[in-house]
This record gives sequence, structure tokens and C-alpha cells, in this order.
Amino acid sequence: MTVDAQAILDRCDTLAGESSTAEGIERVYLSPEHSAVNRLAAGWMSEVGLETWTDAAGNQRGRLEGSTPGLPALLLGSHLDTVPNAGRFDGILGVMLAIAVVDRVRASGRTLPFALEVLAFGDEEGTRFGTALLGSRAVAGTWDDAWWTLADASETTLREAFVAFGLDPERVGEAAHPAGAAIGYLEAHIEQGPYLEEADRALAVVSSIAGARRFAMALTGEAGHAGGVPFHRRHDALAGASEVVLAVERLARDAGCIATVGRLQAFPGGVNVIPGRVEFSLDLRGETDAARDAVFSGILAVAADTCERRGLAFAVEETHNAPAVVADAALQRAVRAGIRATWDAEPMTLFSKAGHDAMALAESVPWAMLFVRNGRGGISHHPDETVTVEDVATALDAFEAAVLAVAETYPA
Ligand code: HGY
Ligand code: MN
Ligand code: MN
Repeated sequence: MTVDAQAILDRCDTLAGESSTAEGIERVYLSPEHSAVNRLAAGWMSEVGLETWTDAAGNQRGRLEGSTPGLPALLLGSHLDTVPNAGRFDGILGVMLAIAVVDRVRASGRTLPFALEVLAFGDEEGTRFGTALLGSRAVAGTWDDAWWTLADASETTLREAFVAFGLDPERVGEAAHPAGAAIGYLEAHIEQGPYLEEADRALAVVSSIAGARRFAMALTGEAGHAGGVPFHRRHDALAGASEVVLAVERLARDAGCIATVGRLQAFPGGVNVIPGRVEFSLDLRGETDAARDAVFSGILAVAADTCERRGLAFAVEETHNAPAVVADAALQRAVRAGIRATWDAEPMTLFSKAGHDAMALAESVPWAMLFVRNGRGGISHHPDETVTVEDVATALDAFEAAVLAVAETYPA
């Protein structure tokens, strides 16, 4: 009996129990919870015949040889880390589907013209250190040593977190797959949007992923007495930031991009004190980098004008930048073939405004993605994230058929 859809959902529930918070799910890179889910994933990988290891960046990996040992691998995977108060399927479902596909291939007795590698990435979200895709960028060979000094909320640096997790920072490069060692990357992921549900479809192939940039912004004015300082003498950083936040929404919407201020803090934070400083985040995405960057220029112009009028100072630091990427045409065809194998004759295609590890892998290998319907309005980064066992079963059939479709056309 191979790993079926119900077993996949049960495993997502098991992993949901590995959280740093008593309420909700939060699991960040290089945490004890990350270590725990790596162990669980390694066990399930071993059960289906994968040789497992934790790589030099803390990703949990498994490999099943092809027709002869040492062949280049088709990579299958997603991530096991989460945002705060997460759902139980974002990333996790893709890793569990990848393991189940390997189980099906092995149980069928087929040997493929390539190896299969399952990758459970440790940091897609960037929740702990702000910069995202750290695990998958290590595998893609695009690690940036400037990241070592990134610090989390407790001032622990990435370098210190590596050592505490049992990793050697000097060896992070060993996580990268050597040139020619991977033929491509396929990722199955819950759709983080409403479009499959609206179309009453279970699956879609992803055409491209939005380019994303993240920033830490700050406005500095002058704290003061909430009663004693008349309006004309104020330099209220929160009133200024509020103008900028509304401009973020307006400019992104007008340009067909999407932007979010997810975190904002006013200092000193007294209810009877005019905020002297506000720090806030900006998450900005666009189908093209040019459209996204034009919105950013507009936001900077509004910030400059607001600061001029209100006597504020403005500071901005970029914390993440991942270019828009287009899925490989041949691998998209394989995913479409997989979807057709589930009696969906006209596979739906979606552009992903959500970021994925595929953006990092795109730097080194061709990629494609399979989206799985997310019930309840497509809500994600939220406990109400939902998939049905029927859709997971359909996704498993499609993902397996997509892998076999790659095998039929390989080497291209
Ligand atoms: O933010 C994103 O789009 C992804 O879920 N990390
Ligand atoms: Mn996410
Ligand atoms: Mn994700």
C-alpha cells in the first residue's frame, strides 16, 4: 500500500504539531521545531526507499537512484518552515506529495532515466531572518555570505543559528547541487489565492512567479506630549507613515501589482505620546520586475513628499529581492500532461503572486509548479488554509504522471 492522500493529510497534521507557539503554527529556520520536522520527514523519506541526509544548509533531502547509480536528478520538493500563525499546508503539502510520488514510482517497479531527489527546504518564508529562500538558495548555489550577520528578533545571527543547529557555516556551499547534477525542479503547492476554487478546478500549472522585494522602512519625527503640542508644531511619524501606507496600496493597485505593509511599530508607543518614530515593512510584488520597481519609485516619491511636508526623516533598507521567474516550457508541458491524466482535459494556467522555492531554484535549473485548490476562498498564511482529500488524491495522480511525462521526454 503506497502513501495515499489521507496519509499525506495525516502527516500534514503531524507536522502542524511541531510549532514554537502553544497556539497556532509557527516553525522557523534552524529552530528546534525545524529539527523535529526534518527528523519526521527523514523517516517518511526512508520508508519509501530514499537515501536521506540533512544538507549543509539544514534542508532535509532524500535520493532514489534511477536506472543506474549517479544519474542527474529530477528535484521534487517544497518547504517545511512557516509564517507566524500559519496554515498546515503551505509548503508542507508539497513535500509530502513529493515523498508520496517517489513511493509510487518505486512501488511500480519502474526505473527512471534520472534519479529522484526530494528536498524539504528549511527557509522559504524568511520569517526568522527577514531574507527568504535561504535553504533553496543554498541548493541553487546562490548563497550570499552577507547574510551571515542577519539577526533574528533575539539578536541571534544566522551564523550563530547555523552553529547551534549543528551546521558549519564555512561548508554551506556543499548544499549546492553541482552543475549538471539536476535536470529540473517540480514543486506542488497549495494555491495561495481563490482562482482554482472560483473556477471549480482542482489543479493548475503555474506560468510564472511574481518578482518580490521586501524593505524595512522608518519615518522619524519628534515625540511629544499628546495634549501639549499643537498640530502645526507636530512631526508625527505615525501620521506620516499612514499616508505612505495608503499610497502603497493605491500605487500598487493602480499598476496591477500587489503590496503589503505587514508589520508596523510606533515608538515610543505611549497612548499619550506623539509617535516620534515608526518602523514598518513593505512586501512588493509584480508580474514583471519593471512594473514592481516602478511602483517602488512611486512609493519613494510619496515618502519624500510626506516627509517634506511633515518635517520627517525617511530611511529604507532592502531586505529581500527575488526576480520574477517564468516556468520552463517543457516542464510546464509535463505538468499539464499530469493534470490531463486526471481527466482535466484543459489544464488551467495561473500566474503566482505568491513566492516559492522555485524562484531560487530557477537560478540553476528549469522549473515548473503544480497548484492544488485551496478551499475557503483560497485563504493562506492563515490557520483556515484548507485542502480536500479528494484534491490531494488528484494532485498525487497528476504529480506522479508529470514525473513520468518528464521521463518519457528525457533527455529532451
Ligand atoms: O510570501 C510568499 O509569497 C511565500 O508564501 N513565502
Ligand atoms: Mn508561504
Ligand atoms: Mn509556500
